[in-house]
Amino acid sequence: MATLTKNPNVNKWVDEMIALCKPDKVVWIDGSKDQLDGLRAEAVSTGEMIKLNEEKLPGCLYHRTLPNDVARVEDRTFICSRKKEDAGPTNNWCDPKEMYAKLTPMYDGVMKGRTMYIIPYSMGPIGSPLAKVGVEVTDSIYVVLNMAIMTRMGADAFKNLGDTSDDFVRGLHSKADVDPEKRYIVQFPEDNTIWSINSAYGGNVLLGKKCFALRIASYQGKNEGWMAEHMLILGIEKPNGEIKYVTAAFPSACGKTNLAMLIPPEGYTKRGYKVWTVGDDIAWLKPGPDGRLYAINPENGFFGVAPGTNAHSNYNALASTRKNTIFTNVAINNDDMTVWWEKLDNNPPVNATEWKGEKVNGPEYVAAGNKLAHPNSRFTAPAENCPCISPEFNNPQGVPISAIIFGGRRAKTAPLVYQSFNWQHGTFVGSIMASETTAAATGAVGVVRRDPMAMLPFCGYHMGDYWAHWLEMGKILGDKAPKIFNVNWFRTDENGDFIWPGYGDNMRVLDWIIDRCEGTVDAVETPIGYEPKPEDINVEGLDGITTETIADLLSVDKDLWKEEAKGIGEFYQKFGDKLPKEMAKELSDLEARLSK
Ligand code: OXD
Ligand code: MN
Repeated sequence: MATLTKNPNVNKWVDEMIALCKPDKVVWIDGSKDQLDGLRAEAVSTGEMIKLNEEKLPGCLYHRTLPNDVARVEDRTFICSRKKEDAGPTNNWCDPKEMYAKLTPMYDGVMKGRTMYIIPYSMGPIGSPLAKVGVEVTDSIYVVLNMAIMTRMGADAFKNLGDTSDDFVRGLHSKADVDPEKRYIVQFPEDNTIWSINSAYGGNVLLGKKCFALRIASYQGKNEGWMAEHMLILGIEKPNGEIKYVTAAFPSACGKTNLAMLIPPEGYTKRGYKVWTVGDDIAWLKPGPDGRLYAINPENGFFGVAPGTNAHSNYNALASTRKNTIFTNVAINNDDMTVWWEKLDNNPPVNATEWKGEKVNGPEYVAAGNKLAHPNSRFTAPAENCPCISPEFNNPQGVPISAIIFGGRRAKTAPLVYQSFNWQHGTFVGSIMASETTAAATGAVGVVRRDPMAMLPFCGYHMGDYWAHWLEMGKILGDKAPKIFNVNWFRTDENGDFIWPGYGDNMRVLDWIIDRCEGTVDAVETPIGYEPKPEDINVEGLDGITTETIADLLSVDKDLWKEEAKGIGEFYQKFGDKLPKEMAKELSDLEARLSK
């Protein structure tokens, strides 16, 4: 089949990949409806995908991955920069020559008897100065159909690249034998290249997402003066119609998608407040012509965790999944070919197929302590389905960012919200992000896992250099820099129950943050940063939460924070002389303020 571009760099690389993988057939993905309909029909006919109820879930498909292949594999993910020190202490590293030599024989002939699909795609709106082009070759129709939702996929993507540029990310994926012992997710940042093999799980194989838009892009951003961050982007529309945009970074499983799509409490909606979603997972940020920081969401869809998503926790996400969505590893209700997952509602289907494919009686199966859907089961939903998708979603210039919010899951330490003293201190606040493990995961409960800027598994270079880049960006932005905040929705009481209601009520905290950005509310200085006066958090209409509760949620326990500072010091030691001296100073300043 003829190539879709005259670009010789693309064509040469594709020829090399064909020569290596030796597919029986090669298909260039032009993105046309006919082509995609054909692939859907083929995937359904081979059993790779299952068609769901056309009336209740029009255009929706179901897919199941192998039980050994249901999540990202951090221990098999590599950053292969030429020098080990450029990958840093938080990444697995291997010499690129060695890694190519190890993987090349695994790809040799791997697509014999299979079709190779060549997928051109754009991360970011086509025509955006912030967008970037990738080409993924894969032997999986599932990958093609997911990329069709998650990216701007097809021949148009080459428009941004032009006929001569070499600036595209080369992604090679083969599911091979889906052998977990031979599974590798490898980034070669200096070669603009990603090689993924022996997996078919989204996070490992939709190469535009974590591999490109975070690992490779963070490295590109450092070299080109922009930032690729693990952040949602949302707009808050005020009663006067003005919209303020914020980004927020949280470790995986802290509710990013929920915050990105929140529905404000009634008191706010009645007054005319509204939240608009620009992105739920990744932000690319670059200073605009006016010197402010602008953000685009490089993605075109949501690859969200299904369990826990329901009409209360995230009405908008659920609504996004009602058509043209791919469900992976959830349960099927065989009576009407719809889908189910834990906490969707209280009625597991009686005639169910659980995520591994076994037919079971849902209520009995759940009562026996089993899960019908895998805890990391997913929906891949088009952004355009989202009822609150921002009118600026496709704006090639992006949206101007007023505030950057960090957060984690902390039972006692971090208060509900605080503001950093300035950008440098804000960079420090991001670098000390951490979450405590919950009972939901195996292992000890309450163990602190440091996850700077929620980028621990996603930073494509040395984390010390990454913080230096943050500091550099702050200098470039100067007084136009967004204000930086930290939030914690997860403080618990003496019974271990969450104090703050979360979900839509997080709007009350966003409200304070926006007021701070506009300079319309003052704050209290504490050793860790600026905090709201308790009465400045609006508790109107909240059940059981008073201004005293807020005061409690804002309390800073100096002894706990001294412990925290010790933990940060230990963590920082990992980074050796790559730790920017500004960060070390921020830590010692914090210690000094705590001892006062
Ligand atoms: C994700 C993650 O899938 O962060 O977005 O793990
Ligand atoms: Mn994520």
